[in-house]
Amino acid sequence: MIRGVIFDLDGVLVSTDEMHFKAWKMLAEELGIDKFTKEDNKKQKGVSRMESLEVVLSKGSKIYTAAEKEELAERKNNYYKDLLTELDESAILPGVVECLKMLREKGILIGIGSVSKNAPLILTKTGLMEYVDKVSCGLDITKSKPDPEVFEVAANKLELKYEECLVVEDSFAGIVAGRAAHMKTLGVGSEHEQLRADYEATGLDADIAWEKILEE
Ligand code: B16
Ligand code: MG
Repeated sequence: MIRGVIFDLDGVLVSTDEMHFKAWKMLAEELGIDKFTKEDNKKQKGVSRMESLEVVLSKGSKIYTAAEKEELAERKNNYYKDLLTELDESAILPGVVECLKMLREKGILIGIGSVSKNAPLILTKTGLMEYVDKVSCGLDITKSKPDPEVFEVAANKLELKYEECLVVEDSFAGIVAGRAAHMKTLGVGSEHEQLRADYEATGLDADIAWEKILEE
């Protein structure tokens, strides 16, 4: 029986995954890497800022020190935050608000499980915070997905057993993390068929068998 649903943020509730891509692309071009593509960007989904930086740097040949990498990651985050200044409710993906309202009406607790350190800012700026009971984000954890920590922290904050939670994710790393936390998983997004989740859907606006999923 599911009593809480823990949503990933980027690519599940909001379209900020596009802004991450733009910001990394800007950095890549400054570093002389002009072949950073959407395909490369897929490897960054759900993983930490520093791991995402390694994906960019692997496309070039230059070696950077740890201090230089810190500076590069901060530079990207500043580009990303500049893009976030424009963020409002228009970034909420289709069907999200209706889905969150429906789940709350059923008494289901809503958690966020995002490795982004910008998650609280994004939830506030889009107005989604009002539908959320507890947030577990990059500020709460030491290991990013596919480690289960971010979802375990969310369940602990919701005061639920891991088995009582469903994880909704758009990344393979996130589905692996959800499974590792002994939670059921729902994979969403254009890549949903490749995520190997327990349940799948194109997005939260799709026809999802919630009654069945919540009862299992
Ligand atoms: P930040 P999620 C993740 O968020 C993104 O998918 C990933 O691409 C990003 O590197 C990570 O957050 C860290 O984000 O730089 O803002 O701390 O999908 O777990 O909601
Ligand atoms: Mg995501």
